[in-house]
Amino acid sequence: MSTAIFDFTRSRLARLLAAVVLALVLAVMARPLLAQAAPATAPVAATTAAPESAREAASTAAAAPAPAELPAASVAEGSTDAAAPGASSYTPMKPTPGVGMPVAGGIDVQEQFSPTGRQAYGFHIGMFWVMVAISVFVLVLLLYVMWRFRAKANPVPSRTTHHVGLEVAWTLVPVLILVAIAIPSISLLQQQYRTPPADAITIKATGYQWYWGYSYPDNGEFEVISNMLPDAEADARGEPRQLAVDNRMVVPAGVPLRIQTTAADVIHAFAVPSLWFKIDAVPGRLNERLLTIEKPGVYYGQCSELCGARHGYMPIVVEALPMDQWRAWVRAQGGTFADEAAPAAAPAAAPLQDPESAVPNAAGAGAPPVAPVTPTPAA
Ligand SMILES: [Cu+2]
Repeated sequence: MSTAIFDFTRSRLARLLAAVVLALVLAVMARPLLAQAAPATAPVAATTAAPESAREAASTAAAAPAPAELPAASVAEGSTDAAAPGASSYTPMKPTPGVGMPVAGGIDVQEQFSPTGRQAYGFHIGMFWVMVAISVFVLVLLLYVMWRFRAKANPVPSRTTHHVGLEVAWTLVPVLILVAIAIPSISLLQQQYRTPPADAITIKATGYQWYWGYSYPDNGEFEVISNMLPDAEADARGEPRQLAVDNRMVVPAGVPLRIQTTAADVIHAFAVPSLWFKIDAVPGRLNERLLTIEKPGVYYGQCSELCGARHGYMPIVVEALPMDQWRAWVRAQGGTFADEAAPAAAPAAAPLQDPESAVPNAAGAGAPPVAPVTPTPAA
């Protein structure tokens, strides 16, 4: 009877399966190395192979006065009477290659430029090594058991079924590992949902099918409409294709920002990987999160909620500027600041009208409130 039982350790099928699994593991481990090595030549080949006509189209597109091109700059040129200091000085910042954007063959999370981003990245790397340690430990145990207790070396198997010490250990150790992971994890979660301070600068991102609008409620409520640039134009400007936009979300660096998101049609999501920032933009709802960008720069992102046919073509570009340059940009957009005198004297606020019920004997005034009755001696 016992001979009918399938002997797994001796079967040829088992050895074949083990070989396949080993090959798969090696392939997965080698993939990142191949990915890093491969793209070095590929993009060059692609650009040189591009037909001459396409290159010409690119240059003409860049030279042609595209209607969507830089309203910021044109506003600055057009409004001579605005007399905003530094208004004409805004030119979109050139991105640093590989910073705030994805890189070809990259296997890591993008470099982080916000406090939560750096905390999260540290946690991510810590988790990675915890996973590596556990995986290696289990693999070594498995290999040891396969070798030490193989049928040839161990013809009479042990019939041991319980080992109290071992069972306590393999329950307790994973619990301790999970607790050790939970502490930094919950702290990170708490950091990500911190309420912005009262003096944070508010910027509202609205998702539309299929572009973004950035309005500045603290600065006169002006809105900047942001559309993706055609590949040729992005290329001409030295920006990554399908990530560059005509008008960026310009913000000050180094100060807390209150980023609010909403949508006008369907659910979108505002996501910028290098700032560790992702939040849904839901119609009829205002979501809010704190963001502090540590360094001036250009940070690219994308809509991250499948929102229709052109979901992949509504990128996000956040340009963080030093405070004085950002203020100049706001003025160039026609924006205002609460801490600065308004250009024209605002009309004095009309005094509030008394409610009808406050006028004695007015129609509909109702009965006057009953005064508490105090017992008085009869006269
Ligand atoms: Cu979208």
